[in-house]
Amino acid sequence: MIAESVHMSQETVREETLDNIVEDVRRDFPILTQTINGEPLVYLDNAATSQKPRSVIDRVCSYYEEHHSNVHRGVHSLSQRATEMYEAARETVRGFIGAASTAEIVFTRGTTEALNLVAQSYARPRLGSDSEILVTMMEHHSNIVPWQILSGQTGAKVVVTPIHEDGTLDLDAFEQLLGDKTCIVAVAYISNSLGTINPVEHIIERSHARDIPVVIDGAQAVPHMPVHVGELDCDFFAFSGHKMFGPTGIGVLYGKETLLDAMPPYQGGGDMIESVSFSGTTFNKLPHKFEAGTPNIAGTIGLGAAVDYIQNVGYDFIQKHEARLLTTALSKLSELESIRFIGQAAERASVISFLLGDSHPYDVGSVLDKMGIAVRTGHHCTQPLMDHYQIPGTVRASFAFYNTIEEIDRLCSALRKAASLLQ
Ligand code: C6P
Repeated sequence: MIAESVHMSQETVREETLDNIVEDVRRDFPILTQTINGEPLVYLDNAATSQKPRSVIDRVCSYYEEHHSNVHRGVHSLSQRATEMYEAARETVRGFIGAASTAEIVFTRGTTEALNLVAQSYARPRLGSDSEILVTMMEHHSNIVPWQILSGQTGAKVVVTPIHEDGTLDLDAFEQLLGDKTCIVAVAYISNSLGTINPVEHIIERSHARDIPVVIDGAQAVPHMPVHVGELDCDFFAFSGHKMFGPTGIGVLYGKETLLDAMPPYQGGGDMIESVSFSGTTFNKLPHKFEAGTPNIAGTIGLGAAVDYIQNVGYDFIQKHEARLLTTALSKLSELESIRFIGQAAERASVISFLLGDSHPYDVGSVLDKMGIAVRTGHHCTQPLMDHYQIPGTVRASFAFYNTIEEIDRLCSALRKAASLLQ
């Protein structure tokens, strides 16, 4: 499995060992060895979803082969075993993000469901027609549309923090927009389209100074950097398993226990109740109050394996190697004559959005695919951001710690070819 050299977790990783470690970790990802259109796969669509290491795949398989049963329901041994595995994954996730208690870890289908849960269960009962929800121009649709739905239900207004041309938040404008009417601030930690790392500590501090709660969309943060919700002091934090090397269909909503406790359930059904009668129902304790119905048991257990994997590889290596990938890619891509970068924040994750001359991003993406290179093209579920830049979309190369410098060279030469074909 994970090679010996990788088990240096929090130790300092020396520059010259990075390439060796990458070689080792790549062996953990079976999908990376295949060819696409006759060329070795170069997977640069990690912001959409990341690939899965063998340890995650094996944990999900072994759950189905040896332990599968429903959770929190049976006295029989299998059910108890499945319940133990499910709850062990919750504890793993709790430790991973530095939450105080497993009561604060709610399993959802993903970031999208987690944000909808906050909008409907936390915000809806508290908002009125004169309330405001403060978001930013660079939000993913998952952190816009739930608030627009809420706006339709309550009359509350969605207010948008503008950005500077380089793709950083206009913090002066944020400060001005944060007002007496603001009931909640909802902001991405890292923009999926621009790679910008937002100063969420500052945003939380300024919002809390006015007693305004903050929900962080952490979908693009957890694959790249350590997150400690206790230190951040955010009120809610949402993320998805599939972007952090875990299964699809599983995600997490962290919420402060006092807030979650005071919130009504999001959905009704099995497991979220204490007792049901036709004269009324009482609800289960946290976090089960928010997990109606049979959950994604295999996905949750797989998410636990993904956390174990990340912790074994270590953020020290992940951050060093990804910083090197980003700098190298930016420098080599800059040599392309017709390239225009969208978003150039100094603080950014390994995500690069660009346009190639006046070629449509889809055409560029299709040419790259012919050469075995997977990038995402289009609006990346950030249409308001694309409108802001007055572009239909971008080509987006997003890196994970298993990408290599050689793959950046392949991307650059494929883009040269694309430019000569399309322009
Ligand atoms: N972004 C991308 O290609 P879900 O689909 O619920 O797992 O995650 C939604 C989501 C929310 N916030 C941010 C910042 C995101 O990047 C995403 C997912 C993918 O950029 C798919 S659209």
